Amino acid sequence: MMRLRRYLRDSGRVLAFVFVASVIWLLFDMAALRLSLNEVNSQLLKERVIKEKEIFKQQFGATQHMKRGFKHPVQRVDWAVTQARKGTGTSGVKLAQVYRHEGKEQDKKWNFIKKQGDDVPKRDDGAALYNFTPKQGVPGKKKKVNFDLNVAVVNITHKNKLAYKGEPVKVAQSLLHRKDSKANKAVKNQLQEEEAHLVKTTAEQPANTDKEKQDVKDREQVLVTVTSTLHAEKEPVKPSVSLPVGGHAKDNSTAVRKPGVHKVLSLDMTARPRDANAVGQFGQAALAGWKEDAEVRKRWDEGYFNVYLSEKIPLDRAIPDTRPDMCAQNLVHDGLPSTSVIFCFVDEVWSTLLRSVHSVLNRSPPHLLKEIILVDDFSTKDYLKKQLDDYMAQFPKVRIIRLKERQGLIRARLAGAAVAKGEVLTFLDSHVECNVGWLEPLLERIYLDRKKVPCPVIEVISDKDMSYMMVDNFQRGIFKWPLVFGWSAVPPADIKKNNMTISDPIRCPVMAGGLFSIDKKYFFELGTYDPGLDVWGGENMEISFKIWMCGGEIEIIPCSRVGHIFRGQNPYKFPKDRQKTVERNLARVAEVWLDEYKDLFYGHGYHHLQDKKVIDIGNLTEQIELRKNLKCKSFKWYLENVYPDMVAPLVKAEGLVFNRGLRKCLALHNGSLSFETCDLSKQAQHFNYTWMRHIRQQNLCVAPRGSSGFALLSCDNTKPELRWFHKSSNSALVEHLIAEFVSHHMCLEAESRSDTLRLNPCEPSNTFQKWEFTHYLA
Ligand code: LR7
Ligand code: MN
Repeated sequence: MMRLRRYLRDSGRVLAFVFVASVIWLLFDMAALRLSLNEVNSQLLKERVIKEKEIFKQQFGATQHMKRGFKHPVQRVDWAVTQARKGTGTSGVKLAQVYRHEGKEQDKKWNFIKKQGDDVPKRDDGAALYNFTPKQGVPGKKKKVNFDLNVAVVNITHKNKLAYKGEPVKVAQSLLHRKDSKANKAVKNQLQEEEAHLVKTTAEQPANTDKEKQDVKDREQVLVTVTSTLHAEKEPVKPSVSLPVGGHAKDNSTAVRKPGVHKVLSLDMTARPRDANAVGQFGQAALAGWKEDAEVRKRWDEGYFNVYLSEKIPLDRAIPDTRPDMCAQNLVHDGLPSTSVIFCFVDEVWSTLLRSVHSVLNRSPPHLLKEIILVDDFSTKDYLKKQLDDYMAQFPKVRIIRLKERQGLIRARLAGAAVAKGEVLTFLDSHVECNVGWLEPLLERIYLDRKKVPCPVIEVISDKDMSYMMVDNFQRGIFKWPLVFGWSAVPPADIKKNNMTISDPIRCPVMAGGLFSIDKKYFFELGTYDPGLDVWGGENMEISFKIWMCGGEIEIIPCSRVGHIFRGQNPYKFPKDRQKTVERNLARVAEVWLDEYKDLFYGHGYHHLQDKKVIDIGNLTEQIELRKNLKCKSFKWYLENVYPDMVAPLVKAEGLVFNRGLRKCLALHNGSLSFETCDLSKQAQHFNYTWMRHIRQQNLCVAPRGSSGFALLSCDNTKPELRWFHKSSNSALVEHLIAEFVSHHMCLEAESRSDTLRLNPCEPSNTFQKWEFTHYLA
């Protein structure tokens, strides 16, 4: 009995112990559960924050996301969201591939350059039409003016204003719910600052004259823009394209400079796009399903880019603000000059032309945008006639000029410049999208120095999916022989030496051509473009050399960015052969601007252009005189001071001409050639192997003569019979001197017995046919 009682007492203790232990266990378990619940909650919270951020980026431009370092010269601006969906990173498109197809074209050209040609293009450029007034013209030159450029200026009546044919307005709900997010506040602050600035400048100036009153009105217009953006959150968003810009066609030029400064205006009517889900919105890639392939292909040739997708993208789509961070904080002057924006076009695609115009209207401070001039270079498409007039009638600042015959982009730009009313001319291609804050940084440079010619950074709008891609920093325009435009990074040593940041202006040896601002008076002082340049090509070289050599400067302004659709082909017809047109333009440029360096141009595959029978480059007297009157510097100066990293030896090789078999050097005495023991100190033994492939001493050239002889003739670049191939691609005969003009391979050979020269059939291993110059420079 006792034992049983003790047993029960003991097991009671055990039970009590078990009970207590279970309770403790339970408590721990509950705590753990709470902890893990908290974790789940916070994880959910985190995800929500990330999602919010992503949505925000989508609404406002994912500047932060984009501004991290980039490896590729061209970067697709992928949104975090898009990335997650598509699983793609940055596009690896190489700058060289997207930027300008000319390089490739030139390469191709090497394969089919014609040596001779009998269908000589005749000049019909009507250059005489482009003489300028003594006032605007070249100093010291009095010229008659005739701006009767076969131009018809279309006056758009504002009665028939059109309702904007846009997509349905859609308020981005998520945006309205996030009034107080941090970045939202930052945007709001910026807008408030801008509003304050505009209020200030409006208040500062009592309006006296009509012109000033107009100024104030214009500034009030800006005010409307800014305030309407500010209050957009409270009311349903209005279509952002019922544009408040312009409205007044009268002169509002900022002739009186105001000394104050303000933070650059980041005005962007598309900051809150009407349809956040629209195709290509925010500069994202537009995607076509496989079913649409046929349609895409069918429409491709209309513009040599994805015309089908372009038509689906809103004409006023938002694009990411790709400026370096500090750009939005930069100060610019209050009294910047106004600009006329000039778009020349021939058969441009409707959607891209309109998107170009909208981007200017949406992202330019109205008081600085004097007008937009559309120069129709005799387009053949119907939609570019009445339909375009009607559409543009809603924008009083837009003027359309129609050329009565095809002039080409160079003379079309001149027609635009001739009627422009702004103080500055801003030329743009007709398939671009100007980015936020693009204009003021350009005008600021001209304000600081009227001889500066600023260009925006040209970003890439993909020809395939229309996405907006940013390009690498520190890129500048350069040329390679034979005057082929290209991009190259600023040498790192220069960046270091000048302490350059990514937002500093970049000295640019050659502009790309299509996008730049220039003081109007200065443009005319420089004699504009050579009006003898036809249709397309080379005018960027011409204006670049002219600007630099005649006292100006070309700069790329990283805080100004404009996207451009790079196309594989010109989507319009050339009145004459495309290649010949470009060659002829380049030859004109070389003849006027390159001095002794023009040999390098001709020597890189353009030897045939020296033959006047092959090409008629037209009259150059006026251009040469212009250069003299402007007292422009030499091309040598340009190379040394503007583009010092360019290698430009004036000859291909120089020094003694050593014959391997004879082990002696060529010498020229009293008009006859012989061989001597090599001696560098003897001038008679010094020869050049030139870009024209001449073996030359002073004015005398060694030339093949008859079937086996040679002769000393006075040099003449136009004569192909004086040329020798040496170190050319024929590897068995690299060291030989092959007579270029003789039909079957004949080589220059040293006569071992008589110490003279002969022309014999080429033999790869014959050492008497092998020659070596002391220095090879190219
Ligand atoms: O006969 C013509 N008449 C025209 O009005 C031929 C063209 N044009 C218009 C055309 O519609 C377009 O708006 O002129 C503009 C330029 O023609 P594109 O777009 O066919 O030229 P591109 O972009 O291939 O070529 C570049 O080189 C040209 C050489 O003459 C011009 O300088 C272009 O302006 C220039 N474009 C740019 O610099 C943009 C960036 C390209 C790069 C690098
Ligand atoms: Mn273009």
